[in-house]
This record gives sequence, C-alpha cells and structure tokens, in this order.
Amino acid sequence: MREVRTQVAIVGAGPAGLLLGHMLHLEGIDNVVLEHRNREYVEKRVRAGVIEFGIANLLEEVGAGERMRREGLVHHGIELRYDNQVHRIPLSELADGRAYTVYGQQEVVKDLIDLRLAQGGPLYFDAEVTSIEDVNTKTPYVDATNAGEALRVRADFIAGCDGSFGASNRAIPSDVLRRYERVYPFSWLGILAEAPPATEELIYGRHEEGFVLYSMRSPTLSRLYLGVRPDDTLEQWSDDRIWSELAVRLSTDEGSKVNRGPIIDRGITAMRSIVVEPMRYGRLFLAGDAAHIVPPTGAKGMNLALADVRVLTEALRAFYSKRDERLLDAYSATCLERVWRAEEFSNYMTQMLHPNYDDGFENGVQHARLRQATQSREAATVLSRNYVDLNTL
Ligand code: RFL
Ligand code: PHB
Repeated sequence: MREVRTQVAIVGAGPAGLLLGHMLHLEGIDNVVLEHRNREYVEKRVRAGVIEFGIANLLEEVGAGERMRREGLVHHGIELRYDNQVHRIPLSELADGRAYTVYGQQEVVKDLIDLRLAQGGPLYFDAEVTSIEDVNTKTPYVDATNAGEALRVRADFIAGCDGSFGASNRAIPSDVLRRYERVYPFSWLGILAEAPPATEELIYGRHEEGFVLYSMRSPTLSRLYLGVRPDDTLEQWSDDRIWSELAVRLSTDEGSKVNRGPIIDRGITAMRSIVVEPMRYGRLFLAGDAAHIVPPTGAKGMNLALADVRVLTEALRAFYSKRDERLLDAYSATCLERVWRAEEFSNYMTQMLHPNYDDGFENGVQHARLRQATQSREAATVLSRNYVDLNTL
C-alpha cells in the first residue's frame, strides 16, 4: 500500500473540496485532494448556476474568480410568475445594491482544477475513499482505492467534502450523528439547451401544471427546469413534451416566449432537505453537501458549500498559525446557524412555487405567500437579501 502524509486530507473534488484545497494552499497548509471520479466527469457535471454576491467576492479574493468576472452574467433581479402575471423583484434595489452572478458550477470546478494543477497541488482523480479512521486521535487517515491500487493518506485533519452519498458523514457514529430530512413530493427535470435565453433575468414560475424555472448559462445557452412527479423518468419526457410544457408553464397574458434549441444535457433530480449535526467529529470536519442538502429552488447549495469552506479555512489557519483551537471547536455551531437559515429560505421558496395537485388549503397558502412576496416591500426585501447574499449577511 502506498502512503502519503499531509496536513489536511480532503475527500471530494466538488466546489467545496477544491476551494478548500486552494485556500489552504494560499495559507501554506499542505493538503491532498482525493476524488472518486475522473476529471472529465467532474468538469462536465451540470448543476448549480447562481453565485451569491459575497461568494463571488470570495472567489475573486482568492484568485479563482477571473473567468467568472469576465464571463459570468451579473443579474439585479428575478421574476416571479403566477396566475399568468409577471412580477419582478428588484433584488439589488432591495439588497443594498448587491447582485448575483450566473456562472455554471462546472465552470467554477474547471477554474479551481486548473489553479490546483498549475500550482502543482496533489489532486488524485479515480481515488475513492473507502474508509476514514482514527478521527479521535491526532493522526487520522483515509484509505482509498486509486486506479485499482490501495492508497493511505495520513493527516492532522480530514475534511469531508464528498457530498451526501460520500464516505465522510458515514464515518460519524450513529449515536453521535443526528440527521434531519424532508423529502418533497416532486422532482426537477433540468435541461441545458443550445438556445439564446428569451429572458434577461431568471424566471421562477408557479403554474397549475407545476413549477417552472427559466435560467441560463450564457447568451447562447439556456438552462430550464420543470417540476415533475417524483417517479417520472426521462423516457416519459420527449423533447417535444418538454418544450411544450415549458411554453405552457411560462405563458402569461401577453403570450409565451421560450427559445428552443438542441438539448445537450438533461437530468431528473429529487428534491430533499437534509441537515446532519454535528458537522465535526473529532478531527473530521464536514463541509458542503456532505453535511446538508437544500432543494435547488433557493439556489443555495453551492453557495453554502463554499461558505463552509471559508469558515473551515479560517479555523485551520488559527490552528496552524497560533495553535488556537477555538475556531475549530466552534466550526459546527458557526456553520449550522447559517445552514438552517439557508434551509428555511430554500424550504420557503420550494413551498411557495410548487403547486400541490390535491391540497386546496396548501395552494391557498402558496398564493398568499406569492402575493406577499410581490406586493409587500418588506417581504420582498427579506427575499432579496436571502437570495443575493444569505451566506454573507
Ligand atoms: P459535490 O459537488 O457533490 O462534490 C462532492 C465530490 O465528492 C466526490 N466523492 C468522493 N470522492 C472520494 N471518495 C468518495 N468516497 C467520494 N464520494 C463522493 C464526488 O464524486 C464529488 O465530486 O459537493 P460539494 O462540493 O459540497 O458542492 C455542493 C454542490 O455541488 C451542490 O450543493 C449544488 O450543486 C446544489 N445546486 C445549486 N446550488 C447553488 O448554490 N445554486 C444553484 O443554482 C444550484 N442549483 C444544484 C442546483 C443542484 C442540482 N442538482 C443536480 C442536485 C441545481 C441542481 C439541478
Ligand atoms: C440554474 O441556473 O441551474 C439554477 C438557477 C436557479 C436555481 C436553481 C438552478 O434556483
């Protein structure tokens, strides 16, 4: 078995693991990143698209935001559509001028991988971590299978950035770990299409047929989502059915405008909320989806993951520069306060925008919420602050 020694072993090369590796490198803290999949796979995985104001600043401050600033689309509002009416929420106006950036998660991942490799930082692809051991000692380690060979990485700390199905949250004993979960009775069918978006800003719509979201990646690439039944499969959704359903759900009294084009990626995602507590066990620290999942309606998942990394980097810096463990001890509580705020907001957006096919009471409440969000400046202000900058508020 090959053995490697480092200061921090990072499990997972999603946005959380990659940013952590980079930020620790800037602090002079040695680290190794282990990723189960290959490079092409992680760079092609289409997911989030919305970067909060403070998180975009963070990426820029650490030297990972150059292409995002050049190619990302800066947006100042969103549209809420219901009952065939258009309502714009002027986010920037209501949130002290702050805006959000539309820039694909896989672009963030590509930028961070490029940085890592340019700096010569150890990043193992095809390295599945199979166990995390001795986290209650000062010399924890992870075992991985790297391209068929056994690899052991010994470290001072382990960062579990391996998503909700990874190995790290399973390494916390069941009598310590608490897991809170909500499963929603719908999923999202998402497509990426080679078509210029027919909208300047993101549109979130509640239609009697279901949820709809019109987003984008660039002036020539559209990203759209439909709320579907949880047992729906891609086979049931032909291109024609997808486009006509999008047109129906996006229609307003003035008509409907959706630009069609070849669909180059598609997928169905279940909608869940999960929080795992605590986010630290001994010398194992969880960050990102490994500790929490939000339904994508609030566009918070990647932002939360990157904000955890900011907190963890600061805590590890205090440890290595001053042997001060207070921030490490506070890590879980510090993060969870913000995580629950994001859970609340994502749950609010989800519950407001997904019609419930057979619950008239719920539908009445949803309409009341939508009217409040679009007619009350106070309610719109809360929504705006949460949407553009929840993780830095
Ligand atoms: P990731 O990105 O899942 O990365 C985890 C990495 O760990 C690897 N891994 C392992 N590696 C080694 N050993 C093991 N045993 C391993 N097990 C797993 C995996 O291969 C992977 O590379 O987690 P991370 O870094 O915490 O990042 C979280 C985000 O990916 C996620 O929260 C967002 O994508 C959520 N999300 C959105 N977030 C936003 O902030 N804004 C959005 O607009 C937004 N839209 C979305 C979304 C997620 C979506 N889906 C598909 C779930 C839209 C959708 C449709
Ligand atoms: C996206 O562009 O993929 C996107 C935008 C907003 C969301 C979720 C996903 O709430």
